[in-house]
Amino acid sequence: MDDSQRAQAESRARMMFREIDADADGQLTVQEILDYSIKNTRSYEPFAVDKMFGSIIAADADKNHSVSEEEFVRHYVESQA
Ligand SMILES: [Ca+2]
Repeated sequence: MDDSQRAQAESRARMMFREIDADADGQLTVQEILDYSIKNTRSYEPFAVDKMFGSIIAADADKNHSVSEEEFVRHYVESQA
């Protein structure tokens, strides 16, 4: 991934972060991630929700059950590389 691809992935990640961060406090809680996963898989198929939820919660590098913008962006960019 070159610098411009990295910058694009980063800006996509920041947009997505704002969508998930329902109360706009700069942290994604488990509840916010779950709500977003249910809304965006557009199905109640448990596996699809679980997969999206798992891929977002995996960004919680310090395992404090909330995901900061920097954690989320770093995780997203790495997952696109
Ligand atoms: Ca939040």
